[in-house]
Amino acid sequence: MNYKKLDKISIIEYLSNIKEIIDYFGSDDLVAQEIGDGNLNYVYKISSVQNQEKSLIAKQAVPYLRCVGEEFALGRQRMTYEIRALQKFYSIYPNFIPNIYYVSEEMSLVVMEYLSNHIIMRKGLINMVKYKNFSDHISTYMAATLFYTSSLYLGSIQKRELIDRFNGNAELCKLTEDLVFSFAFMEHETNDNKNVKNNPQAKKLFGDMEFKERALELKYKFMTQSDALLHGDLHTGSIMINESQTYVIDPEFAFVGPFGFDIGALLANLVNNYIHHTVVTKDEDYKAWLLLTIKEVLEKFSEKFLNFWSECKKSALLVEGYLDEITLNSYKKRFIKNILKESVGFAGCKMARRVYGVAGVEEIRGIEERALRAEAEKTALKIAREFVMEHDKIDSVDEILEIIKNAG
Ligand code: ADP
Ligand code: SR1
Ligand code: MG
Repeated sequence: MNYKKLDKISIIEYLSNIKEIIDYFGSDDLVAQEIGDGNLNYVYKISSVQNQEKSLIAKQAVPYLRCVGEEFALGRQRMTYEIRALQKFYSIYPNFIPNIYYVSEEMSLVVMEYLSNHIIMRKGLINMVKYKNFSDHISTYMAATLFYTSSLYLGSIQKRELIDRFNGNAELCKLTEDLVFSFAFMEHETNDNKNVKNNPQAKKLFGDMEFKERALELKYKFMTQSDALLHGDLHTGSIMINESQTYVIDPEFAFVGPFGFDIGALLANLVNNYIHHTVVTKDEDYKAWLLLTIKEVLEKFSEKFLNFWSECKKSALLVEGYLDEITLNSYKKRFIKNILKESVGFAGCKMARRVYGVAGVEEIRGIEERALRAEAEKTALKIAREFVMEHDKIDSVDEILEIIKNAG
């Protein structure tokens, strides 16, 4: 079928003829409800009328940016990359990816498991839920997806094939280049200009050439460094969670990019949540849990990444017997420290872009009281600046925690 934008009626007609969907629902009548809350796409919950327990999610990309409207064209091929990334990540570590029932690149459509007992993590964090398994789950997810798609594991030809399969995701990479690394740090029509106007803090950020020069270095890394297959937008709105399970959804920004970008995105979003609780709830117990979680995520990531590496004796990078054991171990230690440094730099850009750029986060932009919001923005910019300016000097996770604690 040629591409057609579906609605809640036509999606039922379309899915009723698909074998995998018939296998799941049997002869039940189906009903669709649009539940998308994201910036880009349409997400439908498809349910059985006879059995409300039976539901699937159907997500379709449209050839424009949903949150702006049809005037902002954006190729629907982004769904092709989301499908490929979901399949690739599922093949590496299925526990953290929803089951996929049906995909159509032609229709820019994916049908997947409905995560009925899970919520978007950002909401849970705002409501001060402590997810005790999260650091373990997400560190495994990041270590596995990054390691097994890198030149530390793949052969040279396989790695280049992976790049070929993902790096056509040009429009979404460009969106990140513009929104995360450029427009949010200068006067631009896409910014939250109601807040930028007559705002001395925004003026200071836009004129901060030292910060902007370092951010440009990180942008260049983002544009050129093909380390591993990234999710590309790993914020807490792309994680669905409950007490015992963690799922990563929405990898439409996937491409082969720098190791530190996903880790940095997650770090930035956990810190933004910490700032929310510093300014709004002032709950010291929850803030301590967030800091501990950040520490565990980063430390467990390093440990697991190195463990995967220790099981792999040859790859595109390393020919067996090339280095002696001592030299190899010190090389690996330096390698993982560099990932940490780079993650901190990207986290700084990701935090700063959420202050005045398009697509703010609920933790900060959602604060209704003006003075409190300004305080949260100031704290976010202070941490972001230090992350960006000092990232290459960071040697341990504790130093990152110090920067966060000292700003609030
Ligand atoms: P977008 O690409 O537009 O950001 P998302 O993939 O983030 O879309 O999905 C938007 C929303 O739809 C999510 O925030 C979540 O509430 C809901 N959603 C997406 N996938 C699932 C799923 N598998 N199970 C349950 N809800 C989902
Ligand atoms: C206009 S799209 C804005 C942002 O939403 C996505 O989640 C990405 O973070 C993107 O930069
Ligand atoms: Mg989303």
